[in-house]
Amino acid sequence: MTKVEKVCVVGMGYIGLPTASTLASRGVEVVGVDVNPKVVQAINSGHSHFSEPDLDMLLRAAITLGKLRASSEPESADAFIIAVPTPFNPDKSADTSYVRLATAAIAPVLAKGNVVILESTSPVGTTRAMVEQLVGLRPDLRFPLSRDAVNVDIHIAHCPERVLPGRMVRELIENDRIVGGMTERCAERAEAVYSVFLQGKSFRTDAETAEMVKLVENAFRDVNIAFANELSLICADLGLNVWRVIELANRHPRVSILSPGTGVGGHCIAVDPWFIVGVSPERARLIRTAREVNDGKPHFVADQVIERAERFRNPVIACLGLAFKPDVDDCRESPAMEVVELLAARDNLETILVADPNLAELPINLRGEAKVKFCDMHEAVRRADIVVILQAHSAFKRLGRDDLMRRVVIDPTGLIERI
Ligand code: SAJ
Repeated sequence: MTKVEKVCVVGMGYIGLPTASTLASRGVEVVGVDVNPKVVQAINSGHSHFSEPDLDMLLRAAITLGKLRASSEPESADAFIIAVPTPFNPDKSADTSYVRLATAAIAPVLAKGNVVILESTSPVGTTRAMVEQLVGLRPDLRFPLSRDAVNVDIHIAHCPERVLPGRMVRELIENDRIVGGMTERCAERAEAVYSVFLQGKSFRTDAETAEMVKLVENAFRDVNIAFANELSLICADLGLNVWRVIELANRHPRVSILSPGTGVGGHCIAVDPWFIVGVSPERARLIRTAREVNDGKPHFVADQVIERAERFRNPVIACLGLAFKPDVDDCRESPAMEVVELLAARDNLETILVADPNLAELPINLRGEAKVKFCDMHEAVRRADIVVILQAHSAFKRLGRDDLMRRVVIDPTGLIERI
């Protein structure tokens, strides 16, 4: 295998930073590139700009070893890893503009023998489009335009990340990896980069298959969560406890239903299935419906609160948990935030108290809402007429049933079932 001495990681976000830190902690010289100067500065002073267990420790070790430094410009290296966001446009089509910008940024420093890996979750065909873009930008180099291309100067592959926020540092090393090369040799070259730290197995395939595999993984989870969320609506209509129904159904050896909740958030599962719907709108009926079911859940929860609030004059609503899933501080695409926004939009709801033990203050998009106040969970519950548990953070288990007594409790997460 070709030796990997220096890697340039473009995008110091949720995936790029842990990957860069892990490579550097194994002795590889790593340059982490980000367009945001504050991010560059934070990393160089040994601080992660988001919270993830064990990441700060890993980052500090990498900086102390002198193996990782952040910069605003890519520089020459043996390998390049692109880990930039691929959000969707308002019409749900994929926005791959950050991938194109990152590709354009590395093009001038590419040299014969390099390997370029796209890690960002991408619609099928994005890696090929990246190769075509590079052909235009660097006519002096030979790129892998077909599966059997030989005499290639720059090897290109798609190796999607699949780590779970909250367990990234461990999963990065332990999870199996799909390595999709534009050619077989490209896959081999990309594999050599991950072999620096990978303890899981790696599986080689072509770039398009790797792109689809990643989308399928997240669509699979979305469809399964949608099943649970749909059951929660049906059970509510029937007056049944969905948690008990699921618990008992799961006693069947071939049934394993996931948990209903406030909805599906985050920047992955709520986004990626649309990339499949986008290329196959007629066929992807289940995948689209799952997205719609999950997107509808925050509205159902908000409607439950609004209905119960009608019995009170000036009701105080305590919303517990704002992040997109339990025990993280990430509020991107959070269904809990959406519920708070829907409640804040109601004229008759004047006091909404929000508590999230993983946050120090309200996220920026809620700060303009005068009626929404951030406070401690105990104070929120004490003052509330209605308590709505929007995210099942472990800290809320400390509340206990006594705290919640004499209050209307709406719990889409099933947390009090588990208290
Ligand atoms: N959720 C439920 N019920 C469940 C499980 C999750 O409502 O039973 C909700 C969560 O509260 C959250 C959302 O779904 O709002 C997504 O959470 P998650 O923990 O399922 O997944 P993510 O978005 O944190 O990470 C996913 C993972 N993908 C899969 O498990 C197939 C991760 O491995 C990927 O690397 C990540 O997406 C990604 O970056 O694509």
